Order: sequence, then C-alpha cells, then structure tokens
Amino acid sequence: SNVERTFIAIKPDGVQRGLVGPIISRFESRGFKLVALKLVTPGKAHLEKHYEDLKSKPFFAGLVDYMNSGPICAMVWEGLDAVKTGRVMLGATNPLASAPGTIRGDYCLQMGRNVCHGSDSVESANKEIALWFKDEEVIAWKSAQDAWIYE
Ligand code: YYY
Ligand code: MG
Repeated sequence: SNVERTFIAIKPDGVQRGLVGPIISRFESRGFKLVALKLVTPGKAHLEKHYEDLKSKPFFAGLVDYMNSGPICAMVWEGLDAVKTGRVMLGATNPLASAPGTIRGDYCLQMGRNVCHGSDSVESANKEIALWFKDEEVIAWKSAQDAWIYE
C-alpha cells in the first residue's frame, strides 16, 4: 500500500441533494486528507475530456449533459491506498448493485444519477487531477491527525 492521491467529484445530483457535507465527512472521518476542493461548472468540452474513454458508449451524450447540469464539487483526497479505497467507499457503478454502507449504496438508485465520481486507477487519478486542478490548487500540508491515523 502506498500514499496516493485520488480525484473525487460530487456530481450535480449530489450537490443539489445536499450530499456535499455527508460525502466529504466520509472521506474525512476515514482518515483521508483533503488537498484540493472547489465548486465548478467546467462546461461540456471539459466534461467530454474527463470521460473521453467512454465517448463511443451509447450513454455518453446523456452522461455529459447530466454532468453539465449544475455545479460539481471537485476534490483531491490523499492517503493510504486512496484510489482503491475511494472506489470501495463509492460502491459499484450501478447503485442497485452497491452495498449498503457505500456512498452509492446509501444515497442513490440509478446509474445515470449516481452522485459521485472516483478515479479508477493511479494513472487515471493523475490525469484527472491534472485536468481539474492547477498545480498550485493542490495543497501539500501536514495534518495534525497523521500520527493518530498512521503507525
Ligand atoms: O467509474 P464509474 O463512475 O463507476 O463508472 P464508468 O464505467 O467510468 O462510467 C462513468 C459513468 O457513466 C458512471 O458513473 C455512470 C455512467 N454510466 C451509465 O450511465 N451507464 C452505463 N452503462 C455505464 C456508466
Ligand atoms: Mg470511471
């Protein structure tokens, strides 16, 4: 296991439904460190780039319209195994298949309104962080809690 950074975004439905606080709270209380955060409406071209691997899929246009339908809370979280653990905390892509206790398993029902994004590999995390944040928007800081979270 390594200390990693992952890109987590609360999608427009999550923002509209008042889930910014609860979702941030899960990452904070798990022990991850917030290193970047902003509310953004980045526009269609940016969202198409974010999901470029899916551009041939039949749901691509609807996915981009949904992501473009309101503000997104974009974040970078840092900590041990942050990428894989972030995905576990999100749950399965289809909320009906997500275990209770996961974000999608607790807060939503449909794939096209699944409230939250998380990077699926360290490589895509690095790409996504670079797409959504300038270098100076990602803050390296020493958390006073580190000694109580890491042995
Ligand atoms: O990484 P994750 O969000 O869990 O799934 P992806 O396969 O990357 O798809 C991105 C996004 O697209 C997913 O969160 C919902 C939507 N989607 C969909 O609407 N219908 C599908 N069959 C697959 C994905
Ligand atoms: Mg994905």
